[in-house]
Amino acid sequence: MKRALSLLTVLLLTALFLPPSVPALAAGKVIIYNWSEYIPDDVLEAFTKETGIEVVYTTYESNESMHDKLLIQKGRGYDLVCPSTYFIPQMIKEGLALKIDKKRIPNLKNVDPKLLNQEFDPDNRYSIPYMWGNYGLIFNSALVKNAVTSWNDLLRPEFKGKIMLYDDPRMTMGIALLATGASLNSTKESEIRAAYEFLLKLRDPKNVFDVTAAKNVMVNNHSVIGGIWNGDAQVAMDENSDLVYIYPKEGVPLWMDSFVIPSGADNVDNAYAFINFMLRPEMALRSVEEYRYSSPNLGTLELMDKKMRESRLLNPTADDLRNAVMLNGVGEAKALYDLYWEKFITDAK
Ligand code: N2P
Repeated sequence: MKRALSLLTVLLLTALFLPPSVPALAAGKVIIYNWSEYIPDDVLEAFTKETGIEVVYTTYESNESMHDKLLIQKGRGYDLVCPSTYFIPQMIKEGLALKIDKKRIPNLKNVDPKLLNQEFDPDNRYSIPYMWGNYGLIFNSALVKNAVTSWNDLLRPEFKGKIMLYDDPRMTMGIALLATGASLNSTKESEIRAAYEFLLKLRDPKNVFDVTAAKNVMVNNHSVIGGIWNGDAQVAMDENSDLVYIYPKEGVPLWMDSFVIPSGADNVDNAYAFINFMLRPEMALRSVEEYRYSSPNLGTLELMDKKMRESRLLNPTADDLRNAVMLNGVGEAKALYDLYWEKFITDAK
């Protein structure tokens, strides 16, 4: 009896004093649905190692596909998603986003206040910034001889059939809106139609690419010019030193991707734990090192080496962004974007 008791005591004491790095058995899981190529595997592994929470991770290539899935599932099935600025107002309106309790995210203190409290979610009631970036112009300096400074340069006859466009309606329609002198967040049908007409002039059946494949068609010289996210541009430039990234004079679309807990999430506590973990400067730094987008985390900026800190792709100057505009929700006009985007894809075939 005495022996059995002392065994019990040992077991109890062991359970009580387990070092925090040993995962608790009932930590459960967190189901994350995120953009592809956005959080390095070692960061996900570090989270599980530290918390014992299993990460179930699936990816998407566009806001549209993430949103459509969440809508069909009525906000259920995932504990965390990462929509861009302009999708957040819509998701809030549709009841797909859970209200955030900021007290549960102490590392929010690391986020640059200039990137909080934006028009798409005043006071960050539903979204916590993860990464931000821009969509600029990339070209191959070995194959493009004359200077390129404008989105309108895409119309040059020499580029016919050699342009790379993202299969992303707001990015690609966005550069067409800027090229035709309209607002990036236009809600006027005449302007949205003019943007579609601009795109038709560029279109060749083979030049709209899945966002993950897009950088590769620049690296392997299949296309010579196009629009691209700054992170993808840097990854492509590391592989092909002829590639150059510029901020066209009409301006660039800016975006920010934020963590949102869907309204039907099952593992809300774990979603909070994950957001807080990702807001540690060193975790955000790993994402920046791997995928080259800009981090809203002020601590991350301090940890960057000189080369990263001075990169104009990662940390654009005020002059680079002089005409840059944040992509925002367009309310009812989204139907017009969907309509003209669909028309563009089918008409140009
Ligand atoms: C990373 C995707 C970046 C998302 N592959 C831009 N909103």
